Amino acid sequence: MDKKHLIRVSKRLSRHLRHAPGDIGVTLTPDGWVDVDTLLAALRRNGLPLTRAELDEVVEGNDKRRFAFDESGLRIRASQGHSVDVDLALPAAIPPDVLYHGTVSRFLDAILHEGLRPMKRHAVHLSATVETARTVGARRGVPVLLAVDAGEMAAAGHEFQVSANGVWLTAAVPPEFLRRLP
Ligand code: HQG
Repeated sequence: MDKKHLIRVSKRLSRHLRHAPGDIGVTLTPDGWVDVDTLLAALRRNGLPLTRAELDEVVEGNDKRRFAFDESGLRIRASQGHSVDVDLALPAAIPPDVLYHGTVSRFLDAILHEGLRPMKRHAVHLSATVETARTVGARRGVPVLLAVDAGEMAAAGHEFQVSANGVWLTAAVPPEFLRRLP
């Protein structure tokens, strides 16, 4: 599959596995899974015929490993980023001392005042490296980088989870745990 098509399919999967399963008539389990056969049939009905081998290629070739199969290989879900109501049932994880968040200057006043909020998603997304945070911020403009004192947050009782593809998730980050990086 050429790269352009791979990206196109990946975007469709993101849409249906994170935000709008109903658009193609599928339902996610409470923890976000859908049967691969059901998904492929629904995509086919909606103008995107895809074989299982091609789906494997998209899952494997995805730059951020956004999707994962379950152990049986019969179900698939998005590893993070949902706006629909799912509980991924990820175990609580101990974060590194510092995590990072990339944003843009137009959000900065609000963020430093009220902290990071999940906005349309289920959790605030934090990165383990400055580089990743920069890439996340750059989706919206000139990136502004924030360091999150995750160790202190955890010590204060905030819970963290890490998704299958290495994105750190937490419900919200109060402003006292945020520092702007130069
Ligand atoms: C901002 C992509 C005002 C926040 C990425 C961000 C990531 C606030 C935006 C993943 C705010 C939300 C998530 C507050 C946060 N006031 N603005 N209090 N709190 N914001 O897309 O972190 O390609 O939901 O800074 O790579 O940008 O989809 O979150 O700019 O991993 O796999 O509100 O999405 O991954 O935007 O990105 P998003 P995000 P995928």
